[in-house]
Amino acid sequence: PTPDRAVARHPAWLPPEAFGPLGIRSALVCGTGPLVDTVVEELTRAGTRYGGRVHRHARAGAVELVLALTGADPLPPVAARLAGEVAGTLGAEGFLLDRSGHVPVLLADTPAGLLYGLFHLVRLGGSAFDLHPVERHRPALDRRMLDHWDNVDVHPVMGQVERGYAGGSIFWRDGAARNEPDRIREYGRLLAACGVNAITVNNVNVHATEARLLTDRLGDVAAIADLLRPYAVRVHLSVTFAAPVVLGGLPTADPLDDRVRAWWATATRQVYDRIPDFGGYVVKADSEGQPGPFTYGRDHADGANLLAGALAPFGGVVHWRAFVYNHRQDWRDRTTDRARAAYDHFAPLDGRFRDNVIVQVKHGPIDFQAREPVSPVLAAMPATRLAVEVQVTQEYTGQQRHVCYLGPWWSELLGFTPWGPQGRTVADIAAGAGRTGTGAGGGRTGTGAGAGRTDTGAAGGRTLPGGGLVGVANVGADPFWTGHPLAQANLYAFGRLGWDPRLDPRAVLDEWIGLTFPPSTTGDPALVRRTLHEIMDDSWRTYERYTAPLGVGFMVNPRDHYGPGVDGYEYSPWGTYHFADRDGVGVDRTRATGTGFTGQYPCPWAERYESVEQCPDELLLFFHHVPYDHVLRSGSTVIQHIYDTHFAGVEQVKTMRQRWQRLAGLVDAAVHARVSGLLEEQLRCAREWRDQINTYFFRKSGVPDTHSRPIH
Ligand code: GCW
Repeated sequence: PTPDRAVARHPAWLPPEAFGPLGIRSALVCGTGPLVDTVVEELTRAGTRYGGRVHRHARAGAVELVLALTGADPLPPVAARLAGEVAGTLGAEGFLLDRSGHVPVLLADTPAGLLYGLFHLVRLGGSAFDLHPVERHRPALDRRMLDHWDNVDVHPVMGQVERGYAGGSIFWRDGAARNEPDRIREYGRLLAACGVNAITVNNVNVHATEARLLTDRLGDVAAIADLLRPYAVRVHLSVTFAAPVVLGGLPTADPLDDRVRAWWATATRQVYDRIPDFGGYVVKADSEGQPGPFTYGRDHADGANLLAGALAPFGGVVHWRAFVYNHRQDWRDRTTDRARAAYDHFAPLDGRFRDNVIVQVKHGPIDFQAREPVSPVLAAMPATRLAVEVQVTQEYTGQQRHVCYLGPWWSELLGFTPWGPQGRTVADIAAGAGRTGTGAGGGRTGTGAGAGRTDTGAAGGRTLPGGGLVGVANVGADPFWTGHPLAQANLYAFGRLGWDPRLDPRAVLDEWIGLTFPPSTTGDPALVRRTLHEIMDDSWRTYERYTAPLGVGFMVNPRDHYGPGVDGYEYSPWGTYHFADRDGVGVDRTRATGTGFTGQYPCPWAERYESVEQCPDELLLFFHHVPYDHVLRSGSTVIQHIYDTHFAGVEQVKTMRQRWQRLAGLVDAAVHARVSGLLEEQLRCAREWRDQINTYFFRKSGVPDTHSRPIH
């Protein structure tokens, strides 16, 4: 048997019990199309288990639930009038739920809307059948995408999945397709149920074998697309900018060369011949050694527009990553600031990208640290479609060995208002509301430093759709999908917050708990729910407490990025330094005396971050170099804050561990055992962090802890 069959996979947020309230009813489904078939299949499966029936004819007798396309004909009387009223207004993925009569009616204009509506009913459970006023739902962000950093070949350094902490890849193994269709289909189901509608199937670092997914190995990609299509998940491919050279044998990949343009046009046409609903390309260019347009003296707009031109006839998009910086910096060079790089490269190009280019921006200016300010690029490109990229895989947040629920962080990020409290949010920017575009060759150039600039996003021009939310996937071939079973909540929250960024992350966690630990399967549902909230709600901040302090970041072991390595990157070429000395710590990024990075923000943040008094404590060391006795807004000194948070963080992990023990015998034994083991590792690692960080700063500063706790 394949390993796929040998190990039962955990059902994550779709255990059969979650379908119980639907499965006991008889449902009518009106409409046709592959995604409608998926809805029927889901309901049939639930009915088979719980005794309900699925009808396909509007004149079926007594039904207890109707799911219908507004355009279906005939419709049952209970749905027909409302369908007539709302047809055409529900959106490409939206749906309406009318629970005001004796039979709940779910309506959608499209099959995708019906599918998302079905999973909404699953979330509602039994309450789907309670009386309730009419609700309409549609996603705030059109594009909700997961990028898999999966390699086809096992990479000598990065393995099968770069920064993957959940076993091998679900798509690839040792150079070939993994060929476990059931697993991929189940994955698609999970994605649809949380709202994700796009993925890339290979790493943004495109090595030799992976480059060929675009050409002679396209069949492997088409097979994945076939498996995910029934769940409305579109497949994208990471491609190498050098493809015309490495695959096509051309002497150049210059984006302005006609042969290069023709090569991409042909390759792309062949992709669409095979995968008609192919999503498009993802490109990491001129970044960490990947090829790009700089080799030919061209810029990133030239590069992105080349691929966009090839994709445009087929409705595809190119996600062009803004993660461009000098990774061969001399640490002695104090004039180069990695935080500045994305803005310096991309802001001047605003307005030059074609409409089907999405510039994909990491949420922070450096690299997915546990705390960073929001990237100023997001406020600097009003005429460009922007996507926000977060890391669901926990490279810098405990590598799926630590409990770290990321929902609260993403919620903070998506709600951040770069132009001040009255202005648009990051989610608005990713949604594209009010964006203006000038199209290719519009010629608009950037305005340089952003300080004082106001929000021009809503002024004039035509609106562009948004770029959406992108997450680096945390899923692998592990039976729990995500290694740490509680890390499933991050994947779930990613999808749900992409659908509705205003959701309260605690409420999202509550949904996840209710689905993943169905009350009927746990010994004490209320205790399970409460305990999981106690462990997870604040776990991101707990992680922050025992790791790098006050936004300084990157005190990790080089290469694997796990565990403390305070000076691990201090004298390295990667541009990530903390500058701790006997007097103080932090990076001066002010305009007055530092790298000038604060000037990339609009008002009011350009001023707040510039000011050592007004800068939020949690980002102080990101923006300022301060003495150890500097008094924070909280009233504590920097050095005492470091000691206090590190002692507190470890105590909180101990409490997590105690709480989890309460659940022994109340939740699935395999889940309990896996989490218990990982909590031991989390505690060990948190202690290591505490002791290394505290000792390091005690030795540098000579300042004792006011509470005389053990420092080594
Ligand atoms: O965070 C860094 C990772 C790299 C990754 C890179 C990126 C895929 O350490 O492993 O490469 O970011 O985002 O491109």
